[in-house]
Amino acid sequence: MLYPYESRSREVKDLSGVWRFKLDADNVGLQEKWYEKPLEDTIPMPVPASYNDMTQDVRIRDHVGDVWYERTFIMPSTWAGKRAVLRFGSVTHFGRVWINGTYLMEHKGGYLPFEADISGMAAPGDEVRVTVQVNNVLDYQTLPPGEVEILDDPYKYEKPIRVQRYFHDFYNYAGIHRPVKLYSTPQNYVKDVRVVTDIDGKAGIIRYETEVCGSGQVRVEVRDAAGALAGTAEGGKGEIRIENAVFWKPMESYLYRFTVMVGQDDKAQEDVYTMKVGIRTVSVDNRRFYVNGEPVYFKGFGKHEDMDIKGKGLDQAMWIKDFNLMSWMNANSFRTSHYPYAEEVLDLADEYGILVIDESPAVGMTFFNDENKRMFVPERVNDQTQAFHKSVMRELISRDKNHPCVVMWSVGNEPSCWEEAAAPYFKGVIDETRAADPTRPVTMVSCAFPYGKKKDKVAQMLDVVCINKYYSWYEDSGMLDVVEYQVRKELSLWYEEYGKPLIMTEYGADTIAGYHSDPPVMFTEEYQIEMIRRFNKVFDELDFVIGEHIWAFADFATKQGTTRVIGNKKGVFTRERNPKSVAFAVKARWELM
Ligand code: BDP
Repeated sequence: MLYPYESRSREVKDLSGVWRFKLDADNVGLQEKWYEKPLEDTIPMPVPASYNDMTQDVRIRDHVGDVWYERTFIMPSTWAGKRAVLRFGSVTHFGRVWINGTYLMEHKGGYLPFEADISGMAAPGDEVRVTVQVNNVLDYQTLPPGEVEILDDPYKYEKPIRVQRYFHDFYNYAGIHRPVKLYSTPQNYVKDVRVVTDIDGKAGIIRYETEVCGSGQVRVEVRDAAGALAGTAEGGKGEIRIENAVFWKPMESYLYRFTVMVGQDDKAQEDVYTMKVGIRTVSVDNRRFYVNGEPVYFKGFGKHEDMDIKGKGLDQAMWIKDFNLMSWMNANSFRTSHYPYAEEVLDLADEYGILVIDESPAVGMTFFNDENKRMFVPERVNDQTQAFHKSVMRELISRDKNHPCVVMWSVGNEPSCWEEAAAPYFKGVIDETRAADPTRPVTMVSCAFPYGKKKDKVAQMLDVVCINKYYSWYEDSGMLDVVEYQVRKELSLWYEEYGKPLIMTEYGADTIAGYHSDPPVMFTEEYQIEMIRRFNKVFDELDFVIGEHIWAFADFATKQGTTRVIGNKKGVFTRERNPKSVAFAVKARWELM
């Protein structure tokens, strides 16, 4: 699905702002058809943002089920004869939309966009009411998975309480998290474009394929960053060769402007769609990861879309700060742990030259500490979940396929991939991913082992092994002296067993900014520095290690529990983006790499 950039033939109306919001405390709104007329007793709610932290009302923060959003807008009077497409960047985790009380569309999956043409439902100049039912429930057929539990022990609860259980470590923020846009296109329009780039000596090659709705001839042109014409082509599918091209490289971005035009013989170009394209190649062998044929070492972080007050709502200010902090640290990459991030973020990564491991929302698919409970069983994560997981991978690839920053797909994070049924489950998902995009390597982030009872059954299907390890934290807590032996031992076994390059996608320590001790103890800034230093020392000895992503970029919100003191504190930065001491130590290391 294409991002709605404006162009000569396309206008974009941003519907972000303050919407009307209503809690559906008893989850009766759908049955009572709240969408039929304007919502009553609403409160103001910003879009994009999570609703959870916006009020002082714990019933809103902890609600399990539906909430409703509504606003009105004017259909632009200049759009007569055009398509008018209403597009949501994301609604977490399920959204159903009505226009003036008439059903329009619905979408399952909290981190990907959906859209529909509403031009047949309202005339130019009309006032339009849009109503959205937003549902935050997680079950075993959603990603991430979860389970709604009814607490009904009469000795403990006055009346039954519905609680949302989930097995991942970030707060289940919900709402309309990304921009809502109304955009116009002509009736004959560019529906999709796919580019794949290649390098031939000094020349760059852009292979493209377009999907056009309606009739019309397709013309394509490429301009360099200064606006000079670099190449043209005719037809819906083809190739453009640019001699002496400037390539997109990690930390050295260069973007061409790629324009698709559709027009009739006798008319000027009807639809024009322009996007940025970086010319680069990605490949992998059994020891290295290459961008443009040059080996790269991933330096960076696992992250979250997370900010105080706004939760997971897209915050461009936060993102610019984060990209500047990543550049300041000499990082060259991050993983979209643990779900696809906003499209606006990938545009920034393209511009900053940051490599992105693009992850699906398959996180928390494990009962790691409960040996007797399995996740991949017919009554939990099952065939229906797999079918949904495959469709999420297709949607993700359809959305992100043209971003040069995206160099690898991650099909999930830390599933119990040692279970028998996990292997066929992930084989299906990985095959689907490779079919949808044969050009990028595929990984899955694992917390399993290369041996024993929890031996990884998926790693052999992947191009790169990515693992998360917390030596001296969750196990052998406080024992920094075991770190080096354990990293060396386990990583070597991974390589012996699977023979793939390895990225340590998570390692880190909860650290309360301002806590100090020497010798270091857990939760102090010195402990975080020392743990990371010891991991890094061993990475430098092992030549199949192709990257280090510290967990995490910044502190973030989690559900409440005895191991979380107002969230996860493993950030190199605080939630407000102030550096902990480790930031300076790692910045100095990455400067030399
Ligand atoms: C890993 C998860 C990550 C957690 C982290 C932690 O991938 O989401 O936040 O552990 O416990 O298991 O800090």
